[in-house]
Amino acid sequence: MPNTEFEYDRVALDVHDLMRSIANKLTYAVGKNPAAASPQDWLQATELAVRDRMVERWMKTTQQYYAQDAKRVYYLSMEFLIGRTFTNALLALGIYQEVSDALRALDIDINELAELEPDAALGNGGLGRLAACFLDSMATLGISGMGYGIRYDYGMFRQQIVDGRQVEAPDYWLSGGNPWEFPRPEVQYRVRFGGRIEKDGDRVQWLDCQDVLAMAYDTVIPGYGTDSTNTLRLWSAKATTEMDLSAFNRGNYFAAVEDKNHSENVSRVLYPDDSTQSGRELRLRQEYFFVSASMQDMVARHLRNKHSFDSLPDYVAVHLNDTHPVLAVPELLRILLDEHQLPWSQAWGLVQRIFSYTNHTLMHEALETWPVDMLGRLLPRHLNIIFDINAEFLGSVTAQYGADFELMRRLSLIDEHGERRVRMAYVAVVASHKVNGVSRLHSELMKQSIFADFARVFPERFNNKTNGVTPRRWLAQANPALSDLVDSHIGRGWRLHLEELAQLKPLAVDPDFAEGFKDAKRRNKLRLVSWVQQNMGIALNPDSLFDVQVKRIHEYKRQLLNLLQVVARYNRILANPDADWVPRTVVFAGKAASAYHTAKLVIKLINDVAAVINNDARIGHRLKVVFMPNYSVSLAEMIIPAADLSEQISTAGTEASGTGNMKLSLNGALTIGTLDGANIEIMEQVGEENIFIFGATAPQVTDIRAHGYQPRQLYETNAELKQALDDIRDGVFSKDEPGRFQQLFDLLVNFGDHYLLLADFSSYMEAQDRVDDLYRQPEEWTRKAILNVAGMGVFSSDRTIAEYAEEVWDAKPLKL
Ligand code: 26W
Repeated sequence: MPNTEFEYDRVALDVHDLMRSIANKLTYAVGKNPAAASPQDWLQATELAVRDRMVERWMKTTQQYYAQDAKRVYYLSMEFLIGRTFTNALLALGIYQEVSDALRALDIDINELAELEPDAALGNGGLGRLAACFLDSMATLGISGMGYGIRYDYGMFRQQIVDGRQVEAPDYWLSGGNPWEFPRPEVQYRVRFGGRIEKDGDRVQWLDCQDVLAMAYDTVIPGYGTDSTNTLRLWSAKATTEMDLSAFNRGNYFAAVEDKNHSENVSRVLYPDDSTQSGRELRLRQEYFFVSASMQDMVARHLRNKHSFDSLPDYVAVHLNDTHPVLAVPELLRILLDEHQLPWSQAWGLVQRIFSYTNHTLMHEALETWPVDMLGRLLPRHLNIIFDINAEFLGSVTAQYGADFELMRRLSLIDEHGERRVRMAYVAVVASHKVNGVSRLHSELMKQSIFADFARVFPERFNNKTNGVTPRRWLAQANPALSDLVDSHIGRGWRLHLEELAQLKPLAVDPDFAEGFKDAKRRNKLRLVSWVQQNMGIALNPDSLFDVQVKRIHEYKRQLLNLLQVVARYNRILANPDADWVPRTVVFAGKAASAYHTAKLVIKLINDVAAVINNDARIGHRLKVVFMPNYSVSLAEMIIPAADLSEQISTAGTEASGTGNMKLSLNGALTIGTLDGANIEIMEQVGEENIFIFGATAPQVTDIRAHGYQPRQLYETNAELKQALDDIRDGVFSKDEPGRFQQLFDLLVNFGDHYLLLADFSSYMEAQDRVDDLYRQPEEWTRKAILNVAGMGVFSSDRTIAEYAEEVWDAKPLKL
C-alpha cells in the first residue's frame, strides 16, 4: 500500500487554469458558446477538462508497466457496476475544491452538475459492484490491473413503480455520450460462432462460422492519490460487414439491416438476473463474445512484448469473477493449441498457472450449466476442448483414487442426469490454481457443499478472501459530513489505510465527537428526507430511526421477514397507541429480476403496506414505510449515510458475503442481522455488544430442515405472527383485490417456508425490541454507532486486493 498520506496535487491547477480549460472544452470539444450552453454541456466540458488530467497519469502508468516488465492482472467480469465517475475522479485527483471553485466562478453549482451524470449501471448487484470496488483498489495500490467486460448499450433496467408494481424501462445511459470512454476502432477482434470442426492429424480447423467483431472501448480508472491509473476495457459488438451487400443489391435493404442488427445484439443488454441462470443462448453468446476478445487481446499483447509462451504465467494472471467468464479457459486453450500449435500438455500447464476463480453464491439455481447440445452447436471446438479437459482430469483422478465410478460421476465436468450439461463451476475449479469464496463462512460452506469432492482432490486450491468496499466512494464521496469530522480528529490517512479508523475508538465516549457524529448523521438524514419529499411526496421525520434494507429483492434476503415485522409493529401501535413508541422510518429499495414473480409480488406488498400505514391517521409519525424506486449506486450513496439501522437478515448460509452490510456499518449504522456471510466477521470486528444478532445459525438451519420443519405450527402458536400473516392474506393491505397476496401466505405457511422466515420471526422481533430500547438512549446508540465505524478497517477492498495480489495472483505494485 502507498505509505505516504496523499497530498493535494496543486501543480498548475489554480482556479483560473481550470476555468480556462473548462471554457476551452465547452467551445472546442462540446461546440457551444457559454450563452447557449445547457447544464449538460457544462458538465461535459468539465468532465473533459478533468479527463485530460487523468490521461497524463494513465500514460505514465502504461509506460512504467512496460519499463518495469510487470505482471498484469486481467479481471474478467460480465458486470462492472461503476456508478458515476465525475466526483470520484475529482477526489482521486485531489482537485475537488478547485473544480468546485472554478465552477462557482462560472456561476455553476458543482453538486447540481454532478447529479446530471447518469450511472454506468453495467451490473446487477453485489458481484458487479465488487468488481468496481476492486478496480478502484487495484489502481490505488498500483497493481497493474485491467478489467475486461461488455459495453452494454443498455445497462441494468430502470425501475419504475407504477401503482405499487415494478415496471422495467430501458436504461439509455449512453444517449448523452460518455466522456469517460475512449473508443478504440483500431482494436478489434473477430469472434466466431457456430460452424464445424475439421481435424487433419493434429491440425484443427474451425470452418463455416458466423462472426462478429468485438471493438474495444477503454475507460480510465484513476487510483486515489497516486499516478497509478488502470484501464477498464469493454467490448462492443460490430457486424463484420456493414451489411449483407448481396441482399442490399437484390433490393432487400431491410433484410440487410436486420442481419446487421442481429449480430450486434450480443452487446445490447445486460441480463437482469442475479442468482438464477437464464439458460438463454444469447447469454451464452455474450459470455463467449467478451472472453474471446479478451483472450485474443491478452495473447496479442504478450506476443508483442515477449517471444515465447513459456513466460505467459509470469506476466499474466486471469481472474474469473464467478463462472460467467469460464469460457476463457477453452478459448485460451484453443488459441494456444490451434493457432499456435502448442502441445496439449504445455498449453494445459500454462492455463492452470494463469487462471483463478471466485465463487459468489452457493444457491443451486444460480450455478451455471449449459446444455451440451447448445454449447456444441454454438462453440463446437470449445465443447471438444472441455471433453478433453474432462478426460485428462478424470484420468488423473483414476490414477489417484482407482476406478471409483460414483466419484467420477460426481466430479465429471459433464452432468449426465437427463439432458447432458456442462458444469461451468467445475471447469473453473479444474482449470484454476486458486478458488476462493467471499467470506469465511461462505468459503467453508463451499468446501462442504458444492465443491466437497474437489476440496478433497485439490485441498491446496481452496481459500478465502473476505470481500471489502472502497473507502473512497463509500465514505469519502458518499458521506462528506462524516468524512470531515473524522478528518478533523484522526487526519485524512484512512482513505488509504482504513485500519486507522480504529483511532476513533476512544472518541466514542468524547462528547464533542459524539455531538459532531450525531450532527453528521442528521445532515445525511435531511438530505434523504428532502429527496423523498421532492421525488415521492412523502414527508419523513428526520428524528425517527431510519431502518434500511437496500439490496436486490430475493426470497433468501427475506425482505418479507422485515415486512412481517413492520405489520406486527403496526398492529402493536394500533393496540397500544399511547405507549412510548420509538418513531421509525422503514426504507426499502431494490430491483427484482424481471421474470421473478415472487420478488415482484413482494415489491407490490411493500408498496401496499406503505400506502395503508402512511395514510393511517392513528399511526402518525410513529411509523412510515417507503420503497424508493430505481435503486442504484448513486441512490445507495445517498441512502447509506442516512441509515441508523442496517437490515442484513438473510437465512444463515445463503448470503455469500454481502457488501452493503460493510458500507452501512462504515457509515455508522448498527446492524440487525443473522450469523450469515460477512455479518459474522463484522460482529467480530465491532464487538458482539454493538450489533443485533438474531435467528438460526447456518448449522441450525440445516438441522431445522433435516428434522421436518413445520411452519404451520409456528403460525398457529404465535398469535402476533398469525395476525400479521392473516392481515396480508385477508386483504388488509389490498382492499381492492383481497386475494392478491394469498401466494405469499401460502409459500410461508403451506408450502414449506424454504427460507425459514417463520422460524426466525420471534427472535427477530426480540432483536427489534432491543433496537428500540437502545435508540431511546441516544448517547449509547451513538457510542455504538461510532464503534461500528471504528471497527470497519479490515473491510476495505484494499485489504482484499492486497490478499489476492499476494496469495492468488502473485502480482506486485508498480513503483511510481
Ligand atoms: C447466472 C446468473 C447469475 C448472475 C449473477 C447468478 C449469480 C450471480 C451473482 C453471483 C450474484 C451476486 O451478485 N452475488 C453476490 O456477490 C457479492 C460479492 O461477492 C456477495 O457479497 C453477495 O453475498 C452475493 O449474493
